[in-house]
Amino acid sequence: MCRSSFLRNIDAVKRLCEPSSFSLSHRCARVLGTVAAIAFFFATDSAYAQAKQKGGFFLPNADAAKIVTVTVAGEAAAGITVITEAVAVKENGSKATVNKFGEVYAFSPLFIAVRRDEPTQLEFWNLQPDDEHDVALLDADLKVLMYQKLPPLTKTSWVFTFHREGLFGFKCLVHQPEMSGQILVLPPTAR
Ligand SMILES: [Cu+2]
Repeated sequence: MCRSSFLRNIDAVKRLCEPSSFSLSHRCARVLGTVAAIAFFFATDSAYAQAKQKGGFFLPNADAAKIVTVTVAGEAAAGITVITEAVAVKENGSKATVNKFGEVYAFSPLFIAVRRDEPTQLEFWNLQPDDEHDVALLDADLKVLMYQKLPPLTKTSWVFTFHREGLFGFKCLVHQPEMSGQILVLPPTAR
């Protein structure tokens, strides 16, 4: 959950206060990294707040549909399957790893390239029998454009048509910060 990533960030801040033999530049890099991690936490927290404000799960509204159209079915020019990978979980992960990091999941692939105005089907497979995942799509300003659940042992797909080029984020808000990816929207194919 969000809370665990927050606690991890607090741990990182505490460690910075401990005596260390690291060089000043190394410590500065760690401070900057921690500040970035805390900013990330609040960005994720903001995504949660936006989802909650909108009453849970939703597809793009009229404003967001100017950036991306999402439908549950339809013709697609390209298709990509995204699986939920259990990287280190209590059932089969290293106990030391799970104790240190908590259960760790990842989207695979976590980087996707699509073309603007080209309908692309993304099919999410939640491979875990007992873990809820979800997916939030965020624009460059971290505004949540859509937020949907990915139930256990279920394939869930949508056809995305991006109308703007650039970089978009997608995240499972249950497992942050590690379960995150990016979608790069490229110009349309030259014809
Ligand atoms: Cu998840």
